[in-house]
Amino acid sequence: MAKSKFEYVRDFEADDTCLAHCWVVVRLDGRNFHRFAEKHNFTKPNDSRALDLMTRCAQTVMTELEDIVMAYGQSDEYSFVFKRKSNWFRRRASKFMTNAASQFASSYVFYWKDYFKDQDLLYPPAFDGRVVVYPSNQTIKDYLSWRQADCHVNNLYNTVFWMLIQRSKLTPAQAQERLRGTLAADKNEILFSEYNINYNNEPPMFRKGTVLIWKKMRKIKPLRSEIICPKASEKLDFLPKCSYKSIKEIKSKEIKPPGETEGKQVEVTRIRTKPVALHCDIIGDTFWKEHPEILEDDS
Ligand code: DGT
Ligand code: MG
Ligand code: MG
Ligand code: MG
Repeated sequence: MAKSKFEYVRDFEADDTCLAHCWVVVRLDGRNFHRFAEKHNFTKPNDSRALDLMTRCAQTVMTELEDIVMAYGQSDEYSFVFKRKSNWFRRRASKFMTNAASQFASSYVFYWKDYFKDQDLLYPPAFDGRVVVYPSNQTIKDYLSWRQADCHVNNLYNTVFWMLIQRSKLTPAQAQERLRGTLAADKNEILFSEYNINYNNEPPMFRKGTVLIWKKMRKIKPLRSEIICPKASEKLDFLPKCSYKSIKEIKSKEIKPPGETEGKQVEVTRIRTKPVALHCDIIGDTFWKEHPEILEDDS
């Protein structure tokens, strides 16, 4: 078919291809969630309902979109890491970002009532997004460490800040003044000596945020199952895209060949995994040693 004379307008489209072989990160962040949290009576400083809802949305994003190897979330933000060699939408940044943001935002509304049973959703929330590419395993690990360190610093501050207000009846300005110039050790000391709180015993979800990684799905009962841990060197044709540790499930299914009345039993192989939430440290080496498959070259 002949091209119309208007076709040339395509040349105005900017190229936003993410650099080949780099980790692509999409970070979403709630728009004006300071106000959103107030209006919806979020518990201070942490609202488990809100954090669980965020994680539900992130799990939906991981399941519905292609090629996300892990995610990390805290407060009103979630970061999604796409595999180095993803060719989803030919690696266009705008596609990664807008698909993640719209899937996340619609899920937030869709699942709201499952988490906030006594609190209506008063207006439509929005999430902004950005894309950053990281060229090496060290830089992607440092990116995730940065977000987890941010979670720690903010949560320690907020935990003391709200104790000073809620328990010691300080005004926000007085609490701020009391904490000016204090180090982490000082804040831990205030929590311990004044409120008998050992910060390390606070819920890990608040202190560490949430890591989502792919794990085998437990719901399905396979006829036979076998754990397979493919190495980068092993090319397994029944594992088309994923090389994370997974479960191969072989189920029996009845099919009817064309023209035949009798069905016959055949074995069907399916890989079932789902994004599972952990609240662990990802700054140290332990996590990466326990899950080497996440950053494998072919992941
Ligand atoms: P932005 O992102 O520039 O549009 O503006 P904000 O207001 O979303 O600012 P941001 O993202 O830096 O900070 C997140 C806000 O969300 C922060 O003011 C506290 C609030 N928030 C997040 N999680 C919780 C929670 O669990 N409880 C409460 N009370 N507030 C929360
Ligand atoms: Mg922001
Ligand atoms: Mg925000
Ligand atoms: Mg934020």
